[in-house]
Amino acid sequence: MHSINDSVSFHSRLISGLLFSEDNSKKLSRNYMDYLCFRTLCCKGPPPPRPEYDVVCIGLTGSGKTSLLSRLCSEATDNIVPTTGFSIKAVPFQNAILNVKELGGADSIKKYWSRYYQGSQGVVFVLDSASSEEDLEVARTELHSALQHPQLCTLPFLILANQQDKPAARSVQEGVNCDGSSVLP
Ligand SMILES: Nc1nc2c(ncn2[C@@H]2O[C@H](COP(=O)(O)OP(=O)(O)O)[C@@H](O)[C@H]2O)c(=O)[nH]1
Ligand SMILES: [Mg+2]
Repeated sequence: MHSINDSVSFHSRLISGLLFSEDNSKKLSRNYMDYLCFRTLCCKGPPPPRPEYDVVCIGLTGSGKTSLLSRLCSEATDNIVPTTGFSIKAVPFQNAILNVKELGGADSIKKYWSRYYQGSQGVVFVLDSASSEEDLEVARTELHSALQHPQLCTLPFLILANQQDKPAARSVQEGVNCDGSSVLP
């Protein structure tokens, strides 16, 4: 009877046999050489695959979510129209692509944000740091509930204190919590 060790080594031998039989390894190295020649001669080739991540972007209406995503995609930001419902944008970086789902910040949509959290791998919360104290308080409440939401609380979480060019802009600390204490876990 075979022991577990025998069985494991049997399978690994079988797998190595399949992958690295003499024929296959010749084919693999020939294909790889062809690929290297192609890249060298043409100075280009298929770009290396970039991992994709799903990110959710939230914040009150007018905080600057669409502007941020347009800027990251190198698009013009002078004719941004308010987002109705939600929109999805693929934001390319050198080593990854972020599929960012922007959820509209209107009162009628905010209450449904959590329905779109599932599957997210990261969160961006955009604050208008120059907004009225009243609006900032609403934004803080939304920020706190997002930070504590079971589907978001373990994810990488970026809080962007936007609109910093405005004279009334608050610092990040002032923006996230009026008493200056940290809201972050
Ligand atoms: N001054 C200033 N205006 C901004 C900034 N970010 C966005 N805006 C403006 O704020 C308004 C709302 O932006 P938008 O991206 O539509 O906000 P969203 O509702 O969160 O998507 C637009 O007129 C933008 O041009 C910023 O950092 N500084
Ligand atoms: Mg928008």
